[in-house]
Amino acid sequence: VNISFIATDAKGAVALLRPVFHLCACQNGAKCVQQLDEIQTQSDNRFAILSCECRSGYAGHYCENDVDACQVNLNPCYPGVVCKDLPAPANESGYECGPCPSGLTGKGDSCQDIDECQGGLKRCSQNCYNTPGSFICGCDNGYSLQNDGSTCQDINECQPLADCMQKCENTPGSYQCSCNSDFKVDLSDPKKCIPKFPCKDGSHGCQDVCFESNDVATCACRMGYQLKSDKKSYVKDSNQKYLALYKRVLMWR
Ligand SMILES: [Ca+2]
Ligand SMILES: [Ca+2]
Repeated sequence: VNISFIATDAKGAVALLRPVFHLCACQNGAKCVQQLDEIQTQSDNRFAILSCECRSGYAGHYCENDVDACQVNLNPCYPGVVCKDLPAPANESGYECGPCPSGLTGKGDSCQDIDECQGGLKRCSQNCYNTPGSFICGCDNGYSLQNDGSTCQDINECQPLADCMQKCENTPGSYQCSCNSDFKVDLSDPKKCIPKFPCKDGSHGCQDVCFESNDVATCACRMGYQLKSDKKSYVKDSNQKYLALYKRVLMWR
């Protein structure tokens, strides 16, 4: 397209006018700006598309795009936190970060671990270990962590049978071995029992221990076993569970 205005007067003088058309293609209320170097008055192209001066929050050659502040800032929120671009006129700084992931605190652009083990909240019945984004509970020796993940319960070491030779008493966090009336605790090994009065003359055929009570030699066996009808040899007690329940009152004679 070539538009020219030619004026001629009566004496034959001619004047030529070739106007330049400035085209404004800006969008979203942008202002068209005239840049002199773009106006090609000397060239044959008489159509110039004007530059755009975008309103706040818009970008693009013709201001056709709403600025995505999340993209411009390369997702400025904490990893895993949703970034929400704010509509124009919010510009490059117009974004909002969602809440921090659970276990973390902050404004969403930066999140810090919450130390659940600090402060007044006692989340673990015994020991608390802080971890990034969470925490875990632990128990002292002799306790086991329950399914709720926070409560510690005493382990009943006497059930099933502990390594006590005779009696076993469960205690909070531990257990204690003790002995039947004709026995005393072996000082070299508190789990063992030795007769207060060992049999003087040989073992009297006892398979395990021989002790004297009222000057009578008697055989005994350790917890979890019972004497057979010969009162000398022993057999594994078939009713251990029952015995454990009733503090293992063993029949010795
Ligand atoms: Ca934590
Ligand atoms: Ca215990």
